[in-house]
Amino acid sequence: MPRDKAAEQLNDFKKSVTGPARLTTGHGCPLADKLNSLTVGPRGPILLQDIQLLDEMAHFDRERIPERVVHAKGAGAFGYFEVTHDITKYTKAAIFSEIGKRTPLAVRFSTVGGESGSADTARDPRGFAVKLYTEEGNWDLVGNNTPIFFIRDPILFPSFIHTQKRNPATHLKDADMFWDFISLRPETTHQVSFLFSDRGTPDGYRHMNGYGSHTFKLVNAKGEAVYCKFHYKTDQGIKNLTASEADDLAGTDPDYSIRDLYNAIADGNYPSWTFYIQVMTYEQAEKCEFNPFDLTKVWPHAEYPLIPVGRMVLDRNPKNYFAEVEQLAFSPANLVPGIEPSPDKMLQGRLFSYNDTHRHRLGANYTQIPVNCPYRARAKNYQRDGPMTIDDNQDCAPNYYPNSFSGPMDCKSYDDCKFHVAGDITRYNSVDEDNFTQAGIFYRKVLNEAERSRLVQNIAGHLISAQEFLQDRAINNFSQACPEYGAAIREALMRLKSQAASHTAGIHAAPASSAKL
Ligand code: HDE
Repeated sequence: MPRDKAAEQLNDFKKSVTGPARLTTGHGCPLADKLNSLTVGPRGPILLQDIQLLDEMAHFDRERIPERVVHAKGAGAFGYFEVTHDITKYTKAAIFSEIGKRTPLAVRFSTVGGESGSADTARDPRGFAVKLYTEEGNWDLVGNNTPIFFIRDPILFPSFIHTQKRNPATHLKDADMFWDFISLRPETTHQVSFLFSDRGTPDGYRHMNGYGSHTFKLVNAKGEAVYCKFHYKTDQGIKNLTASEADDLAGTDPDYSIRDLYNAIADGNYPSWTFYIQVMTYEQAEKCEFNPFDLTKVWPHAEYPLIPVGRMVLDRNPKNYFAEVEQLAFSPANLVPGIEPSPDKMLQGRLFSYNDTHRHRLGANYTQIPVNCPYRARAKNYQRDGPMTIDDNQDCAPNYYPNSFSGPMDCKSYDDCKFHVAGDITRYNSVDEDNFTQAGIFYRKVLNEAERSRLVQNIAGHLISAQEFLQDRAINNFSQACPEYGAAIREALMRLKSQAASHTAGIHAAPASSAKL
């Protein structure tokens, strides 16, 4: 059987070196014997003097860092962004300064809910995180393969994620938890419809689009601002797995997407995406019939057309997964001059969360890890010391500001774009902000008949594991998006129930829950 590039990795390494290097301890001392511990006589005991054994064990004991609380399973790659169209009238961001300009980048694709050993083909949104190493600092666009999200207020995120993970008592995925939250928060209806459509099981990571999802702000050299959204459209074409293909692959090749990406790049079949923006002026935002900062909504392309900007190409696999992918730390707060946040509450919540999790997961000096380091800009500031300071710690430069000794200076031309906000401060209830119009359009207009039918089957196939009152509440929400949508789910559910009843009559009852999310 022919072996793919991923399977050939060890042979490729062997060919790339002239022979084995000299083996050493962690502090570089050459070693004579890597196979036998130091013992008193052939049967032991072992000596505390076996520094080599202790060094090996102590390091092994510390091999794992916390996995990402969400998006734990993923694949990474490297490449470049190339500008193909001029958008300097919208933004002064250095990355877009001229056509033909290339900026190096790192990408990590991921599933969301599963642990780092979970199956790549699970029904789940896919993370689509891009770190661009620009000369004015790293710009991270930490998006998903969907243009929207389940909720619109970050305060709900930890609870929402808990419902996608394991029941605290049984340590099992729990359809009641899932549908309870989803049906109590009807703003999830739009994204849940995406999730259970064919797009919920993309065929690997190369055949899906990426979206910045949030509304951002672009600012040009004159200080003029517009709102914008970012889109990556796959040049490989959209390809999804059917629900049963995805289920089969979860058993036969749980690392399907990692393998697919690695082999494509190793074979020189470099995947690429075309990058677009959508633009909305401040005046349009004020008149917009929906809240343009609501992450559960798309901006219709007819009104806010896609403007081409450039393309992203992935042409290098990681040389070491842990160093270059597990330690990759993305943050929506990593913005560059010319790209700023909008008032989107979800984005504002994320501006805090990511760097916070990196300090926990990787340590206070995570930006010194080569893959996170803004190496084309060089960080110059007054932060010093802390665990794992592995660079020159900004040498002999002054460590306080202001100073009279030529320490790094701020520069007013990099000021954020000024904007005005006013309003009464309170906890505004956002549960009912046009939750269904776009979900209805998605069902009726975006999907064709076959796609609608698969969506309905997929929802019914999962909803059947939840309690009846949750089924009713969920169907009520889908019905509000479109009465036929709700009715079709109800019908599919009844069919499944009667099939299950006739199947189990006389045979052992099937387990009540086979939730796969
Ligand atoms: Fe994330 N998210 N998220 N998220 N997210 C994380 O950061 C969070 C959200 C996304 O490959 C965490 O480093 C909050 C939307 C991706 O390393 C964490 C909220 C979108 C990745 C976190 C959201 C995303 C993450 C976990 C609601 C798409 C993986 C580990 C306010 C637009 C990046 C980590 C990678 C990862 C928090 C919602 C995308 C905990 C609080 C919306 C692609 O910080």
